[in-house]
Amino acid sequence: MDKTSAIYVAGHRGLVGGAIVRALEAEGYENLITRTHAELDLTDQAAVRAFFEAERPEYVFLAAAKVGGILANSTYPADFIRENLLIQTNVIDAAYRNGAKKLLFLGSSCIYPKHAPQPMREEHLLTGPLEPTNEAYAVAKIAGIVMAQSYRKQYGFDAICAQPTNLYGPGDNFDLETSHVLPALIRKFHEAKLAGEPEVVVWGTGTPRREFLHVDDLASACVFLMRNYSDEEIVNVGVGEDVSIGELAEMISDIVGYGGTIVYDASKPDGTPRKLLDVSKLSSLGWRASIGLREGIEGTYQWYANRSHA
Ligand code: GFB
Repeated sequence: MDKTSAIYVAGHRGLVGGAIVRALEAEGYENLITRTHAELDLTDQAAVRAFFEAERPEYVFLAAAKVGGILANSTYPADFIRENLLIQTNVIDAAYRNGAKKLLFLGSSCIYPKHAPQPMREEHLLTGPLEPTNEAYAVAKIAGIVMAQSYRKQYGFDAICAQPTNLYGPGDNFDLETSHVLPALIRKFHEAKLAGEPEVVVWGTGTPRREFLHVDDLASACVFLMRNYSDEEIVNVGVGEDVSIGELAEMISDIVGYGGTIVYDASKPDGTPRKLLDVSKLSSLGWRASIGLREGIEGTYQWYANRSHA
């Protein structure tokens, strides 16, 4: 991939695609191709084919997906499986048919079995039952991985797959019904502070453990893999450390400067008990995350606070 290569970033208005565009621009890549959802509906096979025939991108970052937190995943499983299967099937196939040199597909750490040994290694894929709250999403992502691997096997298409852990950062979704835990808690503590509310409700028991990766670190890893990795085996992208949801809530409360108490609503699902990636494969390739959790949350909080008062 050189600075003048035609590079298509699918999903550039989203958290991940936006960060990949920023990373590529910062490194001087000057021939980026993007389309908004209104300009190109990636679930529409004919439209996707026509776009690839016209643009013929050489490199494709497939960061377009329907994503959401635990409640959105368990409430709208049909939408999660349908939209993700359509988007990834259309894009992977059209990229191959129109001569793309390489494609990066983004999966998720929820592809691993609910009770996979921790930290989870790449070879744990398809070794046990999935977490029910996000099974539809995970099955779609697993289908994308197997599709990428199959196009490599049958057609020699250079498709690679990265599995990011839970992500956060500027540009995230802060809607309390559909977001992931980290942006939801930033918003809840911020609003409770402004309103002087005595308590903030955190879903579940606070005991599940999650690993959080800043999206700018993920984008850096994606560009690194596009340049340096070419194999059918998936690659985990994480920081290699996790925190409990209770610890996360304490940290966010502190960063926001909230003075009240935290209460847990155990009627809401905990989801999978622990989701920590083994990142030794990516480390041995020469990449590691550089943004600490506290520092990353502080930056994200600043972004959110500026935006919500704009
Ligand atoms: O981030 P999250 O929605 O997704 O929830 P998952 C993580 C944990 O935080 C769960 C708890 O135990 C939630 O119960 N939690 C506490 C909250 N308070 C809140 C809150 O206000 N909002 C939210 N959303 N959670 C998702 C999957 O799983 O992770 C997706 O559904 C995807 O498929 C994504 O893989 C990365 O980590 O449980």
